Amino acid sequence: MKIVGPAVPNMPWQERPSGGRDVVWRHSANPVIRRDATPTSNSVFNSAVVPFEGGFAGVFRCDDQRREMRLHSGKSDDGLTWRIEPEPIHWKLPAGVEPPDYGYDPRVCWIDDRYYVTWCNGYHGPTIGLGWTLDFKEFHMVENVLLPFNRNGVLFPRKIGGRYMMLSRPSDNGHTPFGEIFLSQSEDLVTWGRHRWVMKPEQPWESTKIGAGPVPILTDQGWLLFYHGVLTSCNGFVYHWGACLLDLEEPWRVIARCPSYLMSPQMPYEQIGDVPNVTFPCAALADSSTGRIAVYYGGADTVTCLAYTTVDAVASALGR
Ligand code: BMA
Repeated sequence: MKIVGPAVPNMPWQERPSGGRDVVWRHSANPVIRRDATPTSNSVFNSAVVPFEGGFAGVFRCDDQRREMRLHSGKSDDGLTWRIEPEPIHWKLPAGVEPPDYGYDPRVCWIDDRYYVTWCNGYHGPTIGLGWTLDFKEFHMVENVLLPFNRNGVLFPRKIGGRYMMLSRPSDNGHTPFGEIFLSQSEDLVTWGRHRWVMKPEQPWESTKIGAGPVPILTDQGWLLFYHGVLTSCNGFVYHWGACLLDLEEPWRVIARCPSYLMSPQMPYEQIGDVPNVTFPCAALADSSTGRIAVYYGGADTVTCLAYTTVDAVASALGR
């Protein structure tokens, strides 16, 4: 399998530990972003990172010490050491759009000529907000693109068959005990329809609910999607993540799916925090020149972590 897209030779990278058998392995100095990364943060997790001007930029979920859920922008030279703005993003709003009650779990996606941000937006309950930025300083909100209740809105990085495409996970307004992934299509990024069902939980590790993670990675064999899958144990939810491959032209069709999780909460920074036993991926960097992939994921709803894999390793886990 080959990654189709730009080279990102300066992205964070560590080789798989010698003798390791895992498809995905953790950065040795996790977490890369601590819970106190801004002056007022309670926690910094479930955050999105992209290549930007020779370095990296991102949108970060920072819950503050009042426990308001806010999005902050940040920059980094190496993808490891981050300067996160102390003030939350102030969205420039089009007429008629209410300011967000809260924002969390952002994804960032370069399409055509700008960085689009999708996030779980508080609008009479959780739904999918969409906005854009050119410079990670000024942010423009477009619309709430789906009705409440919905979470995990993830754009594809290019039009497919002439339409923008977005994955999402219809939900309820609480700690939803169900969840399947759907796809919606749009000609203008404002009006979404032609909804297609994509997939439901299959394996025990994902049996309660699933939701799209990072922006899908284009490969020559399909769209590579990392997604989270939740199991309900006698002690509550356990958030794992895995991978699947979606059809290039009809991305609501699932071509392959890893039967086992690729990551489960096993390290202390994933098992202990504000919400124990959570690994929650929201961004991936992919280098077409080497096939390397770096995934940013939240640990225990408290810190931001990094893990690595290669497109070949994921392909074999997908049985390709
Ligand atoms: C989900 C979202 C995520 C969070 C996860 C685990 O419903 O709220 O932000 O990481 O629960 O608490």
